[in-house]
Amino acid sequence: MLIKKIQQLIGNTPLIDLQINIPKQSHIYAKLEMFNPGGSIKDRLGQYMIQDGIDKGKINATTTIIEPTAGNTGIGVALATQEHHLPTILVVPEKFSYEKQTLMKALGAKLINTSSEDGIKGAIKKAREIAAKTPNSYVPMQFENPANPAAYYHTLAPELIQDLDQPIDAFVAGAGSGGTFAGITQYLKEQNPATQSIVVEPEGSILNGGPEHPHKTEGIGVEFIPPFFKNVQIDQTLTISDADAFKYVRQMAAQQGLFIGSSSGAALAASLKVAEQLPENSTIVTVFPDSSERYMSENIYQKPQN
Ligand code: MET
Repeated sequence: MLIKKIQQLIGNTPLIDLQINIPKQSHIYAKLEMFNPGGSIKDRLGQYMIQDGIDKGKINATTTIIEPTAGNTGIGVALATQEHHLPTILVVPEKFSYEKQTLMKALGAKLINTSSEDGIKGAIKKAREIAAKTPNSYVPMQFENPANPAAYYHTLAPELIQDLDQPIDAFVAGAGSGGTFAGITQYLKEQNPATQSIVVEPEGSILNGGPEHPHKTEGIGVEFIPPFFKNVQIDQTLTISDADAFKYVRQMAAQQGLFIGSSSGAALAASLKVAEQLPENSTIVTVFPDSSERYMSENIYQKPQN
C-alpha cells in the first residue's frame, strides 16, 4: 500500500470475530482500534475535530489548539495539528501513562500537566484558563463538542455495518468523554432499533451511582455524566473491576496474540456478561480502543499479588 502521509491510515480498522469461549455460542466482534496510526481510536476524533474547526472557520493558519486529555485524544489531535502545522498545547493529568505523554511531545505538542487528584475536571479547567490567555486559540473540547460523537457516527459505526452480514444484537463500549459510545449507538439504533446499547465503566466512575475513586483502567470512566448521553438511549450500564479488566488484558495476549489496553479488557469483560444475558447465538459488537504497549511503564501484564 503506497501512501503519502500517515494520517491517510486513520480508520477502516479490522474487526475480529473473537475465537474464545463465549457463553451461549454467541459471537463477540471487536473493532481493533490500536491499528490506527497514532495507536488508538482517538485518531479519528483528532482528525474530525480539527477538520470541523477549520471548516467552521474557528481555526486559521496560526491558531493555537488547546485540549484536555487522558492522552489518546491528545495523540489524535497532535497527529491532525501536525498535518496542518498548528501549534498545540495538551493538558494532561499527571497520572496518565508515560508512553502517551511521551508520544504527544514527540509529535510536537507542548504538554501541561495537572495534578492527578484534580482528575480530568482539573485538566478541563486548566485548558480553559490557558485558552483565555492565548490569543487566536481554539479548544476543540472533546467533552462537549458535537463533532466527537459525529466522528464515530460517520466513520466507525458505518464500518461495523459494512463488515457484518447479520444484525447486531448488542453494542458494548466504554465511556470516557462518551463520544464513541454515543455516536456509534445513535447510528446502530437508526439502522436497527432492536440493537441494545451497553455502556462500560470501571469501578470508581459514577455512571452507576459511584462511589467515585481512583482506578487503574485507563481512558474510560467519568467524573460527570457526558452531555452526549442526553441524546442516546442507554439500555444498560456495566461497572467492571480493575481486576476483571486486567485479567482479560493478560488472557488476550496469552491466548489470542492480541495486545489490548485496560479499557479493551473492561469492554471484553462486559461483552461476556452481555453474552450471558442474551439468547443463544447473539451477535455482540465491542471496541478495543488501544494497545497494551502504551502501558508497559505501568506493568500492565503483572498479575496482582493477592
Ligand atoms: N479517552 C479520552 C482521552 O484520551 C477521554 C478520557 S476521559 C478519562 O482523552
